[in-house]
Amino acid sequence: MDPAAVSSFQTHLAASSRIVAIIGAGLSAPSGLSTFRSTNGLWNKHDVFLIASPAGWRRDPGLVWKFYSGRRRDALAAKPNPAHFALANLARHKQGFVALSQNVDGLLQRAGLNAGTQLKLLHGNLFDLACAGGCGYVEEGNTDDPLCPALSLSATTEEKEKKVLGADIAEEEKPPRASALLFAGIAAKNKKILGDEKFVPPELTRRDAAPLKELGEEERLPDTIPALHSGISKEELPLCPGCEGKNLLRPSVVWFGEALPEDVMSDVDALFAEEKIDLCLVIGTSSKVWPTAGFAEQARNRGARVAWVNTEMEAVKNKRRDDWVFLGDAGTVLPEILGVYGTDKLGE
Ligand code: BJW
Repeated sequence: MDPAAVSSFQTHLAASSRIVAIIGAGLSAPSGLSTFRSTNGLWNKHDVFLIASPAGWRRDPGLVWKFYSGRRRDALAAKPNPAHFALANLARHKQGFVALSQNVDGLLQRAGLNAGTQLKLLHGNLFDLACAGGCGYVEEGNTDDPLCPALSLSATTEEKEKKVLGADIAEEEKPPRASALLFAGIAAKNKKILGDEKFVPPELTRRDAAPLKELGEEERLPDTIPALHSGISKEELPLCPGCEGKNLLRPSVVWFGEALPEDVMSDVDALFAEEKIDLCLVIGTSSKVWPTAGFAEQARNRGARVAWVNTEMEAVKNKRRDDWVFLGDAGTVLPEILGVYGTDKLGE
């Protein structure tokens, strides 16, 4: 890393009180958890849109639960890495720090960040369960493994999962991801937030853009693909105690096309509406998923300078001359650039 860049960053950090960190899967990569879009990421191994989506849930909730059982197991076995701890220390030293995290793995909380005040969970939490029928029941912090016998490790070996999750299905046979109308509506909203010049429309694939309404339910997730069946019946899955078992419980995470949690979004809106922001850290995210992809720009609009921490330059979007770009593994780079603020020693 360029020592001059680290030094100018640290001078700005010392003078900053309002600090926003925008966080993605790369933060947990040094803990051994897969990212979504990198080589060997979750997106490559499984077609997650077939599984972790409202359409996937409607078709085969057992398959969705198998995928999330594996993710829960991996997250429980993983440990927070030095970058998680550095952020927790930063939050202790800087009262005005807030992390906006897309991660659902619980590692920032385990490193000591307080979910609610210091940490806003944009995409939910693997260990919270919610009624899939919308009765409002939520169970927080459930770390049971397996959640039920059908989801035990022996029932979901890696080889079986690979086959079941449909990793080998040809691109043209895969169902569309979301309605073109939804994409267009959301894109228009993001364009309004960012302005014409800064908004770069995401590249949509054929499946992103395929209109759902032209296809019947069966065609969306075809029965002709035998590999897409979990073989788990609804009766074998966790039932919602809130509505006396009328509905299933689902992982309380946010799938494409679903709204982010209302309370979290109103905190985020307040943050970008009222506060002056001194510094924005964008850590380990491809910045491809909205609305989070627009947050760095919203922080700039409140006066923030932006620092990027990522292994890939491709993830740095709309770079300005006075941005800092620190390329490398977050587990090494973040503790180094945060310096004393990333340790538990300052002021003691
Ligand atoms: C390292 C590293 C190391 C690796 N060190 N770095 C505008 C246009 C078109 C479509 C849309 C639009 N706006 C919104 C949409 C629709 C959609 C969207 O964004 N689609 C895009 C694909 C185009 N967004 C939504 O649908 C969102 N909802 C919404 O907008 O609702 C509106 C609405 C309002 C009212 C009613 C109804 C609706 C919801 C998005 C939900 C995303 N969900 C997921 C799954 C969560 C559950 C789960 O975990 O299973 O969230 S998808 C997945 O992507 C997951 C992640 O949190 C998210 C972001 O991924 P992330 O973290 O950036 O990971 P990667 O893998 O992409 O990147 C890792 C990065 O780390 C890389 O850059 C690496 O280089 C780096 N790295 N190792 C440092 N060691």
